[in-house]
Amino acid sequence: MGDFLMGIWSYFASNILTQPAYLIGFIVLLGYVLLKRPIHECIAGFLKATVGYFILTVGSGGLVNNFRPILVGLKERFNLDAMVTDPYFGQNAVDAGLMETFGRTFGDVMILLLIAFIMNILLVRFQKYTKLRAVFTTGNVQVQQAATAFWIFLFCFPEFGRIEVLIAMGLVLGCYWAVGSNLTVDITQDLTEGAGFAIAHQQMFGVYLFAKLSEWMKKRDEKKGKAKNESKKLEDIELPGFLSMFNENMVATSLLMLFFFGIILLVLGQDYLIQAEFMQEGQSFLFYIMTTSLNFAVYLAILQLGVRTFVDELTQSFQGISNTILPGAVPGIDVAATFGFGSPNAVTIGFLFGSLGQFLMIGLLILMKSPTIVIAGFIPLFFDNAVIAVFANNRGGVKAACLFPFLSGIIQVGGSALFASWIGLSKYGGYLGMFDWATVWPGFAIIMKILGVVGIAVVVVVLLVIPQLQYRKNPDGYFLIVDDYEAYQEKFSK
Ligand code: ASC
Repeated sequence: MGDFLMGIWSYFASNILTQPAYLIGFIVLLGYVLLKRPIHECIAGFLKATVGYFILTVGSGGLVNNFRPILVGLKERFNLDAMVTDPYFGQNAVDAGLMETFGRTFGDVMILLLIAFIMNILLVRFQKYTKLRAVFTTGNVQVQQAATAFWIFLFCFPEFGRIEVLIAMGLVLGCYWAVGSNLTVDITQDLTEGAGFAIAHQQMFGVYLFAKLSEWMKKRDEKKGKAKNESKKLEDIELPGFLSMFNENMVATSLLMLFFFGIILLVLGQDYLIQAEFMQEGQSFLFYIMTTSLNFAVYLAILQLGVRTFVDELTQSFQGISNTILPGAVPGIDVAATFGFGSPNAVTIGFLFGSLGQFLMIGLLILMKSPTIVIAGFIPLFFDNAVIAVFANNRGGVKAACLFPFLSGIIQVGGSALFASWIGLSKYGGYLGMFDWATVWPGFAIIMKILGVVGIAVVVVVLLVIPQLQYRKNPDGYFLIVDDYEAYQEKFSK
């Protein structure tokens, strides 16, 4: 019996829960069924949501697969003994080091996901007390986070057996998912004008922090009586004359990437690129650089098409769920979904300024003869800093959209290098590297390392207090913003 149930669970976990396209598809299907829509609409909704999400994955996967090897190439080209900050490299590093370091293997990922997923749903179901509104659905990143968290827990509690680790992790990860995603509800509703989703990814605390700092910066500038110009958003800028070509997103992205990847590819050099089989012998270097760089704009456009395809379905159908089984809830989804909103140029600006910050910090690590040198992985570089810029631009304007990804880049590299060295993960070649995992999780680890088991309770309590504080700030609007965004706006827009 136990085996049978476990079989069903692992089937569900490996085919649906960790495959967000199907999870979102089935959520849409369930939503429409609960809304009692005709069957053909339910099926159509399921298909559009799943296909849309797959399109998003083609876009984000294309970006990752095209540009990750180029950045990692820097490591090989210069024979650096460096750690790559990338969630997949991080997961591999955990796999590679677990046995040697802790004498363990991690086969319980699926059970952990079950515990944490159920906990997330319960936390939202008992919203009256917990004030939590978002369910984390991005399974692919949950697996990466589970692997890294497993390492962190073993580092803090080497004496823990299998069950203790599972329970402690289920608790802390479940709370991190629910609380982090909930943090992004209001700002995402504002960005998307009520699309009805939150972010469920790896920089939720970072996004919230920088969104608030952007608001603060804008208010401060306005108080100082600075011209409105200072807090102008990217989309409001009309560049004159020759520069007006940057007004169009696709052109701006292409030009900026041509510059950015042009430099990197030139640094790598034609010989290396041929030897590493990026290029073929006899291929034009110039056109190779062009094609590679322009592909950035191609995948970005695909990604945005995917977002447009599924978000509408999700918005409508989720009402079926939030009217019945999970009142006041929104789904937390992949961060890339926010790239379909706000200024499309913010995505590019965030990537570039994040890179500037990361490269600066990497330079400092080398100068300071740090034992751990970092190679900037594409995923933290792009997805973290792009989303920070999208929100910073939306809430604070251009200045915020440049400054905060830059700061984030510095913090990502510095935090990851310090933390991964401390917990002994850096020598296995990779670390997750996303913003929260370079800041918030090291914080958790310090608390747990110092306070021991009590530290677990402290972390959980600290996390659970956060939504209470959010609620206190605006009790009347807190649930209204997800239940009825238009009514919320009418009531609270100044
Ligand atoms: C991650 C990760 C990915 C990307 C993707 C962005 O952290 O593991 O595959 O970001 O989720 O769309």
